[in-house]
Amino acid sequence: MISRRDFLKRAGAAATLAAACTPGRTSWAGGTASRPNILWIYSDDHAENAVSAYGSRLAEVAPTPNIDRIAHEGVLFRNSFVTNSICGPCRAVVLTGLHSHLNGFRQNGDRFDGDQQTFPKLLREAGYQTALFGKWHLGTEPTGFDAWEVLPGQGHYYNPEFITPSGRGPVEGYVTDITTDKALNWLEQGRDAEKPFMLMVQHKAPHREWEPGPDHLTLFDDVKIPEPDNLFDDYSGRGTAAREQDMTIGETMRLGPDLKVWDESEKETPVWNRTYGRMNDEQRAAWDAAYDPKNAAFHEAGLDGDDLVRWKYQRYLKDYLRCIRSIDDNVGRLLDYLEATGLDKNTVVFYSSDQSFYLGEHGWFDKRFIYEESLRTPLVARWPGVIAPGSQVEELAQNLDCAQTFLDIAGVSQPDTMQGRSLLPLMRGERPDDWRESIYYHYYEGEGRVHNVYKHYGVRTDRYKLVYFYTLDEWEFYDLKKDPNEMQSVYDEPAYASQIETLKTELARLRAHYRVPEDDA
Ligand code: SGN
Ligand code: CA
Repeated sequence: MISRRDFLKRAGAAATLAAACTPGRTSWAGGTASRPNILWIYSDDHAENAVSAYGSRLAEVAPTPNIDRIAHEGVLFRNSFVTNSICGPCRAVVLTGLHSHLNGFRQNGDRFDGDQQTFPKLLREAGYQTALFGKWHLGTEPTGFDAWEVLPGQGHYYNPEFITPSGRGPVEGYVTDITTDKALNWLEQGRDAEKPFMLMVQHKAPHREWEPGPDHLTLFDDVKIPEPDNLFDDYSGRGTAAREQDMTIGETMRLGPDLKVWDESEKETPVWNRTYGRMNDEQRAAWDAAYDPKNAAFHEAGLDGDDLVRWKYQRYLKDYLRCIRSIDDNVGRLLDYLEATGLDKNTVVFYSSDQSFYLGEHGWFDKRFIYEESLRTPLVARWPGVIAPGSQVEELAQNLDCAQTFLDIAGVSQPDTMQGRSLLPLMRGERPDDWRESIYYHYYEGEGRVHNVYKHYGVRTDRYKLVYFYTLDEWEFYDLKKDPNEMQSVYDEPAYASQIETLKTELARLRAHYRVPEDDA
């Protein structure tokens, strides 16, 4: 593998050569103003609250300077949501521009029908080079890509296996670095430089079990991570679903696999083998040197009750944010490469995550619920000369819009069947009068499945949210202006009766509009 410095040196030489041969043109760079390159950097479970450009309680303590660079030089979507907050389904929605009930991938474990129409296929037909590296998690092999190398299932943090069109095998190193190396390699050596490209760089991190890379094992050791106000939520203002979930830091989070305080008896178990057990001697030595003293202090302290929850929160957040620091470093590597090669001028760069995540809000980790922390997902984009630096968009955007946005950027026509809407006008600073005023959401993995979150669907406007847990026959309603943390459902308050009726009508309209079968569950 060649080093990044070598990349940049070679890329610089190529740029000089190309400029000398074709004055005024950068055809070697593929993209043009009308057919720009598209770089989609997509992580797994990166909470909006952990992107410092969004300005949360974590922004100061755990900044993401490179992701923020995209936002500061481009646009930040303030209200970016998903349709179904779980991994595979989000990915299928991005590819197809269709809600889960139409693309057929409703829950993790389903298999994506790779014969259906996707935006990479359409871009490829239109002359784009398409490539994908990293997490895929859709069961079947990728279709519509000139080049791809993906992690099997969830993938591994250390020495991960990759599946490629020609076989499968492990790669030494840390997954976030390797995924980026593969993307840089393809940019530098793999692609047809005469064509514009669409490149998807999809990180495993910062997914559970939150294993930081070798460079970040002691980051945040001396820092106290601010807690959310509702870390000790008792769920009294909500229904059965919030009470019966299995995703609390206090109860669900495991000391060994999740928090790296392994018990001797866990050695060689499947979860040990897929995490700590995968490290080579050097990686393990660095890991132990970092964690052994912290773990000894934990044992020494003998915590219980709320103190133990607080400790778990600190350990969880630190590891999670360490994983994100590595993503951010690698976003920086990609941005630097684009700049050094001049590709930045004709490349639209996006950063997003499949969905957001609970970082102790409501006492939780994970996602799945229509509540704000997991309904949202970070979305920032940069396109020099088109997006005004420092722009912010308040309109309701959804991952459903990605496919059409990419097609629109490339000047490729958008199939009528797709259900989103191009975000490009918003990126340009336009404010279409007829922009959507509500979004539809449906989560299908139900009770009995991992984290035990009941099935539900619902609608959110800029101010209100109506949710129906249909297997429980329970409704919830939130006024996000008065109760942004969703601590109290006001479904039974007479003062909201007419608002609730309005949202019920809107929910029915959306279900008809998106062609949701009556018995979809
Ligand atoms: C695994 C995780 C869960 C997580 C799901 C889905 N458990 O089952 O915590 O919700 O993946 O995540 S773990 O013990 O394997 O870490 S998703 O991002 O793929 O949807
Ligand atoms: Ca995810």
